[in-house]
Amino acid sequence: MEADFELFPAQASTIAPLVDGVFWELTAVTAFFTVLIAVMIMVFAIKYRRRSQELPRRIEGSLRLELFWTIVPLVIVMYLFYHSTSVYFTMITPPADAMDVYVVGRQWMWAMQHTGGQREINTLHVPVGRPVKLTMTSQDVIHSFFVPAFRIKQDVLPGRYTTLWFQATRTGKFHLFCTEYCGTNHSTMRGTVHVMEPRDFELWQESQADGSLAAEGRKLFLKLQCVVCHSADARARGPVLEELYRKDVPLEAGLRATADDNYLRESILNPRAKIVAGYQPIMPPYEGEVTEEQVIQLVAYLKTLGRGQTPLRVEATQPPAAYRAPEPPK
Ligand code: HEC
Ligand SMILES: [Cu+2]
Repeated sequence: MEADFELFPAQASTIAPLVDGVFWELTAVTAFFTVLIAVMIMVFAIKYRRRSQELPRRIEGSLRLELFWTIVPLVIVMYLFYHSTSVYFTMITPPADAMDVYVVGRQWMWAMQHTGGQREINTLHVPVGRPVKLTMTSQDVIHSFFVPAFRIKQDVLPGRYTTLWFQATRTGKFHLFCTEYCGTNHSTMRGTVHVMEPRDFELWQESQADGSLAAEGRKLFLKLQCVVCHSADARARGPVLEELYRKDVPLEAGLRATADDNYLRESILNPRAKIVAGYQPIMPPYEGEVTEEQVIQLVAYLKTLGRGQTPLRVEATQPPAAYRAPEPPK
């Protein structure tokens, strides 16, 4: 826990060192003058304390001194203004070759869409070393998209687009937060930005692309309401199916089975053949409900279903159009 606690989040984008630069510069200037003034007050208070009844000589002012303490702060402040403004312009100007991602905020989740058709909820996969431009809008109230490790934050408003851009400089997983209080579950409106090597990102894109077996299987998993029982939350009535492939599954009456392709297929078409220990035989048989092609898609999907990737229950109950970001303005 202590190792996880850092005063500053990692610097993981090209913008992060620029923002931190401005921050430290301001802190240094402020600290310098605070200390200077405090020390001078103390030194002068002691040095010029009243020692007798005699009154000090009157000072009528000094033009040179006035100029000095006007021009020096002016130069410092103008420099700070120039520096922070130039960083600001860098932050608000996405490079022309940036990769587009569309983000829709809603109570209480982030829905991302890639141009290739890949869609994700509360996760965002991006390649390292490539500028990414987010075009964001909200379906309900004001949200705010904040990735501390990238030092980027932008309000997400209903009825209009706002944009953000970043270029990740290292691979890993980084926190994404909503930083605009948006209702009861505001604090759960967070996610992960998953920065990958370009090669891994391509593989991820292919595996998620519309039309791939696993992607079609995922659609079925939602359409056939599998997710209603196999959700990863407390209301689930069936086992979580993440990382199930090739696992050893305990069955009723002390039997065991290996979750290979056939087991998965049988579990879908004829779930009563093998009941997972600790569960009721409530899963409806899908024999006759789905074609073999669809079973293949479902199995392909379950084989790729990793930890934390179970879709949210609402994705099955909401029409997909609800997540589709409108066309960006030309
Ligand atoms: C009404 C709730 C319900 C629905 C809907 C449902 N399941 Fe199940 N499922 C269960 C339960 C309960 C079990 C565990 C008992 C058993 O093995 O039958 C289970 C077991 C499974 C297993 C075996 C899990 C393991 O750990 O070995 C797989 C695979 C599976 N379901 C896939 C699906 C798929 C795919 C769909 C949609 C086509 C689906 N289920 C729909 C309730 C459901
Ligand atoms: Cu929010």
